[in-house]
Amino acid sequence: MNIKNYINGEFKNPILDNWIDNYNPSNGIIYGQIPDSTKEDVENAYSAAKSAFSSWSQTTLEERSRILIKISELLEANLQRFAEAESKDNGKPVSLAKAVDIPRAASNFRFFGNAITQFASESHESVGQQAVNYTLRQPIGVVGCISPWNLPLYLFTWKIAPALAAGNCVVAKPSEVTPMTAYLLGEICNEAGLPKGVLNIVHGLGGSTGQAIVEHPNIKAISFTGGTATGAHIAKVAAPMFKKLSLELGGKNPNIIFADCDYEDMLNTTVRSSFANQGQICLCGSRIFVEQSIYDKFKSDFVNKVKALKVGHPSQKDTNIGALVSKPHLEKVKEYIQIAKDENGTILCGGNEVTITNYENGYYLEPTVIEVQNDNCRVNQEEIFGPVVTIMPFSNEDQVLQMANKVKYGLSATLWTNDLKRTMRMSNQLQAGIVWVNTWMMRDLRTPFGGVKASGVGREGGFEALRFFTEAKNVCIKY
Ligand code: TXE
Repeated sequence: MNIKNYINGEFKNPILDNWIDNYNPSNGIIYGQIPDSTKEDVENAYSAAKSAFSSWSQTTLEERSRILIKISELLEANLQRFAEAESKDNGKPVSLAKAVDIPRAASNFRFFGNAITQFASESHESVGQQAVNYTLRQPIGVVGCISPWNLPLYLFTWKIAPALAAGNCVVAKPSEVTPMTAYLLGEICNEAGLPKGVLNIVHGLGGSTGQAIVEHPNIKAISFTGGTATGAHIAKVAAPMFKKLSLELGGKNPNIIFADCDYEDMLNTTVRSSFANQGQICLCGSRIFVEQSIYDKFKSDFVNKVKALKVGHPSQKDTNIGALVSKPHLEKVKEYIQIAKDENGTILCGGNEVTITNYENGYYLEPTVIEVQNDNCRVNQEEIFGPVVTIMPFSNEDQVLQMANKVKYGLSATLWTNDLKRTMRMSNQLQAGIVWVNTWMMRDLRTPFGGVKASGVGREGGFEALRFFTEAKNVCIKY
């Protein structure tokens, strides 16, 4: 199946008629093609967005809200179709796409459809100066949203929904590896009555189509989620043009387990935080640190649970771990398993590719647990972004805090303990944008979301996202 660009409410072939193969990770088969869009396609998307802006930015908040909530409802009504499409494109279990990805995409539209009606700005009376200041929060204009392959529609809409709610028009590009649900979203936007040109979706490679969005002189803000190296490159290109930037990048998140935690809850959640979505979530707790006194027990219980996870075809109901997203990504993850061996890490379980009958060319890998000798090794420092976690013991709070913070990333951290004082001390000192205590990936869309250090700049979520997608203008009136 060939997918098309969505420009000015219409589905269009790329101008130069160049196409990229789209693979199904569960069987390695090319099942369609996607536009290899050029600068000219991006320019057409920009022109459509620019033409739509004066009207959309003046559309009442109630009307914008109504349309966004309609999109949300239509996504919910098409849950099965979208979940199957996401799974086929990405390799994740259909059950996961159905429980997490598509409902969350719908929530993103509903949340920001509601949030915009509550978004307020300040006024300051300048006492004694007979003046009043008020702040206008105006949409930026045409903005760019670029998203990755791991949570395709979930992260695509996490950017688009606040951008649209705030009154911007959008040129968006999903990952070329997982373009399908973004394509289907176009149909839904038309059905929901989103005016033509308000949202434009161009497909293509990062280095050409994505680059054209970032380089476009009149696309004034870029919201990007993806790899840290790409984020650094985008920042370099955008800086001389003074674009607003929100960068949500990689992570290498610590999962810190103290002996006083609720053990069963911790164990079950740790299996999830390690391997959900084949470990391809920037929030996965990929470095597990366990207090010495329970280390041996944890090691044995955890490994037994991980061995029981079923690697299988994404459409099978009992599959826990589906296929990795692409052949190159599978190769990258396998390389890290080799690096672990070279560094004298011990593979406690997993480490091998899995062959599934009838789907022999799919990209399947066993969930892998590596015991490391020290926290400086490469598998403990570099983002692997696959079904691979490291474990090692620690002896005290100071030591684990130091190890937790000793990576270049700072996205999230998970802490398992029932000691309140320790929770407060550690939450204050962990270098991360998000700290989960006795839970993982529990999300409230009102909260600020993002990372520190090489995990990015800026915050998404709630009013933070609406602030990002608006310019504040101070008006000072003397009376
Ligand atoms: O990401 P890229 P990739 C990490 C993870 C993974 C690595 C690379 O470690 O192995 O990044 O993944 C677009 N100008 N994360 O290669 O390349 C690209 O087309 C503009 C973490 O998929 O960063 C895609 O739409 N855009 C991450 C998006 O950027 C460009 C999730 C992300 O692609 C571009 C995914 C350019 N020059 C991977 N180059 C997370 N934090 O969740 C690429 N793109």
